[in-house]
Amino acid sequence: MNVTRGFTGRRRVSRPGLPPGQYDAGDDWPVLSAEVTPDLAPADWSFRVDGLVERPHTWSWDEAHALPGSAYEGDIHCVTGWSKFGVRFGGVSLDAFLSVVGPHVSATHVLARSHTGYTANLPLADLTGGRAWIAWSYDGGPLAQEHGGPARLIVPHLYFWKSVKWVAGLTLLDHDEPGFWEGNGYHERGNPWQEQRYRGD
Ligand SMILES: Nc1nc2c(c(=O)[nH]1)N[C@H]1C(S)=C(S)[C@@H](COP(=O)(O)O)O[C@H]1N2
Ligand SMILES: [Mo]
Repeated sequence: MNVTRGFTGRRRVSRPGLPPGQYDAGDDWPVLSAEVTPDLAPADWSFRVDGLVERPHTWSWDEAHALPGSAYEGDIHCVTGWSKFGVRFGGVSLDAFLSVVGPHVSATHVLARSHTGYTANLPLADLTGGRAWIAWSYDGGPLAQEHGGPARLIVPHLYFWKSVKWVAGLTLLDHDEPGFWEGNGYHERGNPWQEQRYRGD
């Protein structure tokens, strides 16, 4: 059988804002987790930024909430084919965390990790300039556990596998180091507009 890579069986309806090869999931928000959803209370959550930084730091739930709030309203794109339009996440911009730790000039990449062990790698530049968040609210309410609550990374301009759920921290590196899916053949960067789904795309 000849299967077009990326074909999901859904009817393709193109609409503005829909990257190539994606479909609009409408009101659905599929859950995609490689691990069992952890029962992580806000009091047990922490977020650490270390590696090539001047001042490594760990934030508690309350300390993270004391940083200036920031929201993302827009679209998200999963590499399995669904896109979701007009989502609203609230939390804190990663710029606020990074300005506390002070990245070294030598830092080029980041390995993001979950409290469950899942990891994803990203170019540092994709986490700055108001394009990435630590998010704990969705549509004005708390972020559901299966969607990464109490808090997750949100990097909406890249495929959603980079948006680590139950995020525990970031390590800044001077080289790229594959995370969970990247080590299994997925693309290092994952730009949906260039269909960077698999290594070599
Ligand atoms: N910790 C963790 N984060 C994760 C994943 C995961 O398996 N574990 N899956 C990724 C993938 S492939 C996608 S598409 C999104 C899915 O987020 P959702 O379940 O809230 O839709 O989370 C990403 N972050
Ligand atoms: Mo995904």
